[in-house]
Amino acid sequence: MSDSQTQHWQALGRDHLLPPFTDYKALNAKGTRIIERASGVYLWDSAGNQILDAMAGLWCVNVGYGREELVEAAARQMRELPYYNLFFQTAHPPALALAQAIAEIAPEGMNHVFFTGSGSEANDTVLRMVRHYWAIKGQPERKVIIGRWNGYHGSTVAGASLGGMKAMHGQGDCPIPGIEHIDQPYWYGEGGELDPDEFGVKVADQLERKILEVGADKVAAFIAEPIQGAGGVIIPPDSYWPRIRQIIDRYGILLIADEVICGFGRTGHWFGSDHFGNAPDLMPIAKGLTSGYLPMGGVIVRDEVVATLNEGGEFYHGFTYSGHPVAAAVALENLRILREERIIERVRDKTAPYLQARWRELADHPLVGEARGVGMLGALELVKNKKTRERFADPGAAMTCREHCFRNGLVMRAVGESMIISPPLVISEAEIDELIDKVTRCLDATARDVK
Ligand code: PXG
Repeated sequence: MSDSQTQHWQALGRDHLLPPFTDYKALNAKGTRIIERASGVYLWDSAGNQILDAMAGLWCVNVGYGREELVEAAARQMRELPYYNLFFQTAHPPALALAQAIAEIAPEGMNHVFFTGSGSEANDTVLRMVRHYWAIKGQPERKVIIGRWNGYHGSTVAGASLGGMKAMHGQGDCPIPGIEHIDQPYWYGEGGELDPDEFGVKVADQLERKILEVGADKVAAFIAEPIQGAGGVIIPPDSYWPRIRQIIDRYGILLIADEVICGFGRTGHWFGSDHFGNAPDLMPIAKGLTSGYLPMGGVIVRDEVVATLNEGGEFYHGFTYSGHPVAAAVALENLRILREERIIERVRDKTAPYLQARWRELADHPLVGEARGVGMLGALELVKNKKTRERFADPGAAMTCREHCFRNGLVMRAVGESMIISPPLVISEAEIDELIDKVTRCLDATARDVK
């Protein structure tokens, strides 16, 4: 595509588009990047550059770009039944078959799905469903949901409130009432002198303290991502989840595991909860459910919760696109690809161990204070001083590094002073080598700039 074509698209952006999570003035001064097509793990921009997409879009294109089977599944379903809904005692085959397929892969005892259009809607659903559940059980005062600082659960009012992103809370009066937050299990950034497991127990114990502070009979649920994604690929110490489980059981509150990023193979298991051996009560899902080819989310719900909902009369909640037939058909085909091509097993046994071994080599780089990861997730902590974990002064190193990534044909995400990856699950060992070479080159260039 010519420069003038790129400028044409950029002008349209300036004149008409309000993109998400964007400083509009800053973007307009610079011009947006135009992505035109994609195949496998690669994107092509309007200048013809081939870019290795180490973020799988936004943590979602699990089976990679360009899967014709997904295109065909959508076209077939559009011809057959492009739209119908699940309201008013009707249903359609794609949503029913998908609900069954999800129940098959979900943790034991989680056999029902409430469909939504996105991960944010899934978390809005969770908030309403959990409060409805406790009301049916005769404990309507159990309303409070405890989340975590720097957790991410979406951008609707409920999602932003359940999440712990302070910048988001600062806009639009979030969090709404009835939501509390505790610290995140971010050992590298907040663990101080404690060893990881001591720190894991310490932050998990905040849940108990918060429950007692709020009043044990007022707490409905705890919500957390198995591994925080948008917060910077924060992997809890081994001691964290077992301790959380003990506290959940002690007070009989519900556990909501937000699987929007970890679900559908990201950790080398179907769900992040499988990786940690957790048994949640509700699991919001989205992203990898359709590999991002169409928007779809949902909440997978434990049988005991469903049994209570069955006794509660009408649940006044749902979306026009809940269980959309075309999205459901694409999700079904996506699950078939993941299953039949044994993509998650390959991640678990082969490509994730390879990625993680090569990723940890980056810890030798002078800029890298920690290289961590699980499955097809990774983070690098950029520091000025590895011993003291001192960071570079504002604006830091990560934004510089991200610019070098774009220049070197690589998409990584910068979160604070971390560089993070979440590549398509189908990435090959050769492509992982290319990724590591590019990251090394970008780190070298960043080190030259910030020194
Ligand atoms: N829960 C989690 C754990 C997420 O990561 C959502 C809910 C919301 O999903 P929707 O489909 O409503 O976006 C998410 C989304 C980033 C980034 O920059 C992360 C997400 C979305 C957009 C950007 O890391 N996660």
